Formats: sequence, structure tokens, C-alpha cells
Amino acid sequence: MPNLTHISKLLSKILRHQPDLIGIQLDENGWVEVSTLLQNLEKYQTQISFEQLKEVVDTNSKRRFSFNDDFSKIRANQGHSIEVDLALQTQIPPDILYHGTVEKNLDSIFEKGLSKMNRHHVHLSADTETAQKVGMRHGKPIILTIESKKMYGQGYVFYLSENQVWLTDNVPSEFIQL
Ligand code: HQG
Repeated sequence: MPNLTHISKLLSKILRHQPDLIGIQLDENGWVEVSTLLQNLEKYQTQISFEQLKEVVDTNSKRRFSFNDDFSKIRANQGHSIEVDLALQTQIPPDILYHGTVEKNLDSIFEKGLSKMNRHHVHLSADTETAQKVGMRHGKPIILTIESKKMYGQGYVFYLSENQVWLTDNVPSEFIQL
């Protein structure tokens, strides 16, 4: 039986990047019927009960997934590479947000600003601990400070995902400090 981490990784792959891996399609807002998801996972040799799925959604350390109100649909909260409209609400950011990265990216970041790369947005966090963890995925973490309120004052738009990740389209280098 697949463990929770395995299920979470598989769900990330399917719900953010490759729904066709198990022959499903997401709707325009990134949702899929839970029954379709479970049936198709089974077709591809991964048998998961609704209770296990719910446990993954409830216990996932980063709250990567959400059910709709009646638990009939599920989607990833952010991190997609395929085109979906998460209908995110714009939010007023705090004065400062943080971004964790690694040294090898710094020259390029200070030249071009922070770019969304393969994702839909640049990902920022309200606390340095999270930025540290995000940076660590790429190597020895370096935390950049982003003058988010100043950006907001100049018309840049910010969103807060369901799982508390701050998202924006790009961060020009003038708003970034080491
Ligand atoms: C860097 C995980 C050169 C950027 C995490 C980062 C997060 C540039 C890398 C979420 C650049 C992209 C996102 C530029 C940005 N030149 N490098 N102009 N602009 N970069 O993984 O922010 O597990 O796509 O600093 O916890 O590291 O998926 O983004 O190092 O929340 O749920 O390009 O992914 O969450 O890397 O992480 P990523 P990220 P999940």
C-alpha cells in the first residue's frame, strides 16, 4: 500500500503537472472529481481509499491540496505548470516578504529580478523559516528580502494562495535586498 508521502508526491505530479499520466483532465479551475481521480489511479495500479486521500489532504505539511465544500472535488492549491485559473484573490501584502534561493542565482536575480521560471508566479513567504526551507531545496539557502508593500504602492499585484504562499508575477531587482 502506498504511504502518505508517496501519495502526496503522486498527487502533486497529477494535479499540478500531468493529469494525463492517469488519463484525467482538470477543469479550468484545476479541479477534478474525487471519484474520477480514485478510479483512474486504480486503473494505473495505485489503489487509494477516500479516507487515505483525506488523510493526505489533512496532514500534508504544506497544505498542498484542497477539497471543495462537499468533498466531491479536489485540486492542488498552487504550484501548477499546466494552465489553470485558480481564481486567486488579490491581497495587500505585508511590508516585507522573503524569498529563499541559492548563491548561483544571485547575479541573474539582481540583473533581471525574480522571475516565475517554470511556475505561474514568483513564490514568496511571510516568514524567514519558510524561505529557508524553500531555498534549501536548491542548496545552501540565501534569503532575499522583498519590499512588497513598496511594490504594492507602485501597482504590483499580490495573491495569497490557500496554503499561505504569497504569489506575484515578477519582482524587479530594485525591490530586492540581500
Ligand atoms: C530562482 C515548493 C536566476 C529562484 C517550495 C528559485 C515553494 C532565478 C528557482 C515553491 C531567477 C526556481 C516554489 C532569475 C528566480 N535568475 N534564478 N531571474 N528568478 N530564480 O522551485 O521559489 O514543494 O520553481 O530563486 O516550497 O524555489 O512545490 O521556485 O531558486 O513554495 O509545494 O529560480 O515550490 O513548494 O525554483 O519554490 P522553483 P521556488 P512545493
